[in-house]
Amino acid sequence: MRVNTTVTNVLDFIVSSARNQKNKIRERQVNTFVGNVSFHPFLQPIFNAAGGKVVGCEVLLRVKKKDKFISPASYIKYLENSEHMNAIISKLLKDVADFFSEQGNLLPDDFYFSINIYAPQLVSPELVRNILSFSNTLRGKARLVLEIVERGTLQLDEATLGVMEELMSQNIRFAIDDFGAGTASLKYIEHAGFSTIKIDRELTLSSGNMLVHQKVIDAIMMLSSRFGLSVTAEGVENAVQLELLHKAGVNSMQGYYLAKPMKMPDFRNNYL
Ligand code: G
Ligand code: MN
Repeated sequence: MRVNTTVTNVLDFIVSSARNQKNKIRERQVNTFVGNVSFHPFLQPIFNAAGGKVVGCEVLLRVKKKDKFISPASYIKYLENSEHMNAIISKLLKDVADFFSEQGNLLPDDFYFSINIYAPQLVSPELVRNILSFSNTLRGKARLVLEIVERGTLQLDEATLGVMEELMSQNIRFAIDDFGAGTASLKYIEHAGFSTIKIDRELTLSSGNMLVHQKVIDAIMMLSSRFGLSVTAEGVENAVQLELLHKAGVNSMQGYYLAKPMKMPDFRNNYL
């Protein structure tokens, strides 16, 4: 028994040192990466249900490496867990606020900027200050929506829920991102103050002339109407999806069929 316990302890020690070692290597890789690239906002228009009118846009992080802009999708989870993420998001917010503070009068009424925030980031005072500063700079011109993402299961602790309440009192709204892809967003729908559900693109797929997940979409529409939430469909890639999601009652649409993410001047020139 004693021997077994000792063996287990040694094994635990080896596994945890290996993990620490791996984390350190990862940390160094992230630091090197961050030092060699720059971070920029791209905007993807979000349209009304019929797909004809721009109602807002999602601010997406793009990484510039040797004059090329790339999506950070494959390593976003390492960035999100690094000390750099707050500064990266703060920089995106500042770039967008600077650009549109001069051209804010071009924005349509009730326009909003929506940006992904990794749930654990919300307790950073520096980030919260920058979020408020964005909202103040564009006050009266556009609203800010924070799309709460959590890789895996959404967990909001008391501190995070407190910050959300504070931000909501400043006119900032919250969306649940990638809805349906995780497992536990439902428990937050009733009391956490979300105003929008963004249906994950895996649920908005069509096949032939049908939505693959029509019944789930119908159920989400029922749920959202019960809670007074607005629904955005993500990943709209063809006309069939657009029509069927419109018919299902989805309020707004986002996806490559309508528009891809683009640089801010292109967004202004094409959509404002
Ligand atoms: O998780 P989130 O919803 O924030 O994902 C946004 C990402 O989805 C962006 O990087 C964007 O490029 C990508 N995206 C936007 N529209 C589409 C689409 O129609 N199809 C696919 N596959 N990806 C999309
Ligand atoms: Mn998003």
